[in-house]
Amino acid sequence: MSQEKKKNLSEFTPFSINFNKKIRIGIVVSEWNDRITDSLLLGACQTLLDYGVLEENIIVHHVPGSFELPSGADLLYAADPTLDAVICIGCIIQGETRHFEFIAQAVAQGIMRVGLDHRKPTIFSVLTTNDMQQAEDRAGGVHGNKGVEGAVSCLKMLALRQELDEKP
Ligand code: DLZ
Repeated sequence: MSQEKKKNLSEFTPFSINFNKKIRIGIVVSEWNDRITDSLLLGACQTLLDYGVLEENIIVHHVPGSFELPSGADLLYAADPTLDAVICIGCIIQGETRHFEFIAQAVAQGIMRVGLDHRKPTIFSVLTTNDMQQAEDRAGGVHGNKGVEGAVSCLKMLALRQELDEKP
């Protein structure tokens, strides 16, 4: 696979990812900017299905805003220990105040922490953009769909875990 193809995960034609098809993946979606997060969710779900994840093994829950994504992911893991990974989907758009900075930083740190605490791939599919146009461009527009990229990243991490688990 070329270096470029490895980076731009939106423009993928499903390549082989060797993961157990019975995996269970949670998706937490922010209700803020829902036109954008709906597109990201659609991209993520379609990609998981394209790769052979069973529909009944994709568990979607909504949270009020991106700030709630880390605790949403944590709650999902606690409620369902059989989950293998969680994809966090959100869209934070810069406003007139510094709110954006606080939320974006907290969400990024929080999602990383939940993933490390649970030792499960916990994916940051959160757009942090200057305006709505930039968000649209990345939610099925000219710059692809970051939900698709999040799903591919998730499957790649699960394949890595499987590979390491299988090592003697
Ligand atoms: C309050 C707020 C603002 C101003 N902007 C966004 C945003 O652009 N994207 C987003 O996902 N959420 C936003 N929120 C809501 C916060 O994430 C959070 O839900 C509230 O501060 C309540 O904790």
